[in-house]
Amino acid sequence: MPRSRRPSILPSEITPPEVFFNRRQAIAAALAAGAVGLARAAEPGGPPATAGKLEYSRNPRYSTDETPNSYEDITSYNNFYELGTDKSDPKTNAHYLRPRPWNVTVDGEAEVKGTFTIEDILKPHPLEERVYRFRCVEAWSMVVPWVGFPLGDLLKRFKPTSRAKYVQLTTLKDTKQLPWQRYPILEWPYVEGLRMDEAMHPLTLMVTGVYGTVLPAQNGAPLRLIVPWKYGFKSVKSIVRISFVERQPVNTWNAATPREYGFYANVNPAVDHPRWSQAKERRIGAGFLARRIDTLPFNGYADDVAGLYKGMDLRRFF
Ligand SMILES: Nc1nc2c(c(=O)[nH]1)N[C@H]1C(S)=C(S)[C@@H](COP(=O)(O)O)O[C@H]1N2
Ligand SMILES: [Mo]
Repeated sequence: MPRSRRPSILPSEITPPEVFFNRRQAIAAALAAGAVGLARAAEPGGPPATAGKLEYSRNPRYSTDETPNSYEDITSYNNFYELGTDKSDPKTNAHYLRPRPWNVTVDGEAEVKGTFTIEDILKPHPLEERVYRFRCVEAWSMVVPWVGFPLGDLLKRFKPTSRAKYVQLTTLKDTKQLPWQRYPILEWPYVEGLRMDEAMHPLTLMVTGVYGTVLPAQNGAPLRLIVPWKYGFKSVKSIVRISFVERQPVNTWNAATPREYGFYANVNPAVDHPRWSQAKERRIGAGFLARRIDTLPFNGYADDVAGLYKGMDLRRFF
């Protein structure tokens, strides 16, 4: 497949020189210095020393200065119903999911289609770290240093046709790897969709890592979506299919409870969920008694994305 267009901000323009230092060289240097077997101690709040390291550059243009949640918070308080419905279940049951080997099928309104290995999918894309706010529809939030690349750069490789108005992303369906798919909690597989302009927006990220390390299963390994201005349920995990479609696709939570969850799911403090307010949020890790903080329109990304919804009634298209 042809190499995708470069991201609008080149890593060379945004990366401080020290980050360019090749991690493999660093490891080789450490080995040469006789550090064999001495794993670097894990930083407090960061990933364990055993987590697989990724090469990436930082992207400050698309990062918040807010302090990230700890690796522990991000990887042990999860929604991934295919691995259990309690927040701690996905980590406990993460071992069922095997992120390699992994294939992704591309179909629908595109010139380039077929089934690709996860290596084919990832290879052309330089990885970036972006510290994003993440807001769940349940009114909690985190700050997460994701590692990934713009979804748009991936989609362009498949040359979507003019009939491709939306993209639908589908989670793996396999009761061996995702055992709670044996239960009728939701309709499986989990699916999500974006309008083409939302999918192509530079903030929309395909994620394969967190805290500079390989994404753990409970966070949606090996490939999951992150759309930081939308409620967390749009950020579909463990993706095996990318479909270019003409009509607005079904999304799992809208199909389950259409009165409560729409297709757009833009974070909006002015539009309450039928059963609770969306005006404030609880930042995970701040302590249960910590004051709740104000939720921002589009989760704080309004300057970048409000224009996508010009002229739309956001109470109707919630
Ligand atoms: N396949 C799948 N994707 C999913 C979910 C899920 O249950 N299954 N939960 C969604 C919801 S509601 C949220 S808040 C985020 C949670 O992502 P995290 O566990 O990495 O914080 O994943 C989203 N993606
Ligand atoms: Mo969520």
